Amino acid sequence: MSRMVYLNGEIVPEEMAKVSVFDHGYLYGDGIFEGIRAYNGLVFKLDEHIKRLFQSAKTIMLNLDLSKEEIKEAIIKTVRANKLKDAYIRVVVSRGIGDLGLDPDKCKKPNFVIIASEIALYDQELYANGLKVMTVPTRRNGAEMVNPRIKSLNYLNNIMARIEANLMGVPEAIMLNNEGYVAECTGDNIFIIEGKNLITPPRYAGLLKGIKREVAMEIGESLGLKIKEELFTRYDLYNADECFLTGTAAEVIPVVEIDGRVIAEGKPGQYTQKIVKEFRDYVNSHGVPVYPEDQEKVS
Ligand code: PXG
Repeated sequence: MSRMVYLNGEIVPEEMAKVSVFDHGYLYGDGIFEGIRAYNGLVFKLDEHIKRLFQSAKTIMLNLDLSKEEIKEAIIKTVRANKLKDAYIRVVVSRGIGDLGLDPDKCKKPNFVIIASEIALYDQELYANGLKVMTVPTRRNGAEMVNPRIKSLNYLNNIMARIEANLMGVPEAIMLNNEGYVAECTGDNIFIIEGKNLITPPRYAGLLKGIKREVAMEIGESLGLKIKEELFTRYDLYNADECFLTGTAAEVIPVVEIDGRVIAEGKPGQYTQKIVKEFRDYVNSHGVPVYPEDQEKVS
């Protein structure tokens, strides 16, 4: 069965879900997106993702034409149309069709797309044993440039870093900001643990304020860790007791080696293991039900 895609108010087979080559999303990367997960029939943190979509839209002055409630309904409808319980949901809003110049005022109507698909997960072995990652030469663009808090369709900064990670044979790259402080990864936020402190870079370091980042902080606090949003360097990475990443695709994943330096014992740390486990329990009991029978799972 072909996937069913939401395109400007209609659900159509993926073969028919097409946008013009004159769309400024295609010509200039002018647009925004969200990556959302559904677990076990529950769409995780849907309101938070929609809020972030509106914040991205407001910042780039893109008129979404739909209310938060309408977007929520469209997302649920798209997951149902694909009969999915576990899904990766991609919401994409591009500036729409314009002429060949930059001017977004020439684009009269945004293109609104929702894709709900099965998820490609990291290998389970990596959750048990942890990732080896590297810092890369490409710097994360600063908050005073195109702010990384905008989840924009222009991901070239992160793609350059991902190319460097591929060249080094690692699955994810740690990006520093222009001052050399750790910012985030290409599609994940980063945390270190020092003693009883759970530390992640502050948003002014230049990063996407990840929704799983917030969840990890909440779980960390419930485990008795002190949460700190602080700048730190590669030195702090190498000498951390524990390290992990959070993101839509990765969820919570341990890191055991950075730039050839083994982190602590080279195994996922005890707090990290607890956070990985608690995160899994959390996602299976929180969210917006896609189907009526999933309502009872919500705690
Ligand atoms: N930082 C960046 C730059 C991201 O793109 C995150 C952090 C984590 O945010 P959430 O809200 O998911 O906790 C993201 C989002 C992929 C992929 O294929 C990952 C993201 C976006 C697009 C693709 O790995 N992660």
